[in-house]
Amino acid sequence: MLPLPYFYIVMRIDIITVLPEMLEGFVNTSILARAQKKGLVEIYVHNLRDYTTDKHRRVDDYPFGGFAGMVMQCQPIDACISALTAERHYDEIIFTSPDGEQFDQPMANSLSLHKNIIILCGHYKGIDYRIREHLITKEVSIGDYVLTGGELAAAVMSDAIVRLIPGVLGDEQSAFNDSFQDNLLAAPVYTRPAEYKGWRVPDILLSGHDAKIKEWEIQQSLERTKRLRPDLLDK
Ligand code: 6GU
Repeated sequence: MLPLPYFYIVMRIDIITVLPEMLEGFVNTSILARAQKKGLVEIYVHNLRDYTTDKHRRVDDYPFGGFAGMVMQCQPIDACISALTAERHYDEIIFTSPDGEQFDQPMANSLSLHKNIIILCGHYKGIDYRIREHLITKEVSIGDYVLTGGELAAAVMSDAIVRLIPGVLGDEQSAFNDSFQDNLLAAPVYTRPAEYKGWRVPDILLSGHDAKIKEWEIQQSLERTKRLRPDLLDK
């Protein structure tokens, strides 16, 4: 592990959800747990129900206009966001929604440069639109399919963002070599043994010839991108 510089910025991610148990396991496991233990990021999961003034802890109500489904109310969301923004400045207050801007690697890169972000997980049919108009600064979707709630989207975004923070991955280089950082898919990788059930590792990788191996890796990257994701080559 590289030594941390004397002065570095700790990123803070606050996630607001009606299903905190869905996110707590995730943010306290694996790469996100390690990043927090190293002091590089702080992730807080807030239960929206803790902020309602309703005596039955309800956070949703029927929509005006007689539409189907339930809508998350302004009051608990405003109370939670206001409690957070009273303590510190937030660079973005993100709402997860299928109609948001599509999350991708460039968005993960720019979000990873922020100091503080809030991710509000959408649920049910939606949230009172006034929250989106007055409090939300960015709406993000993780793809063209509909999820039951924004929790998985918040988990996906947090993972993609946190692994980009310097010091989080063991090898400083590895985030830069990812598929998509250069709009190329990664080359195949292999480990020992060199032959398993007659399946052989490409000879070039056993040759010890670094320049030729590098050339093979680039050629494999290009070939796989052309074949599997030709759209990436147009970017
Ligand atoms: Cl961010 N939320 C929901 N509910 N569904 C989605 C999504 C988000 N992104 C893709 N589908």
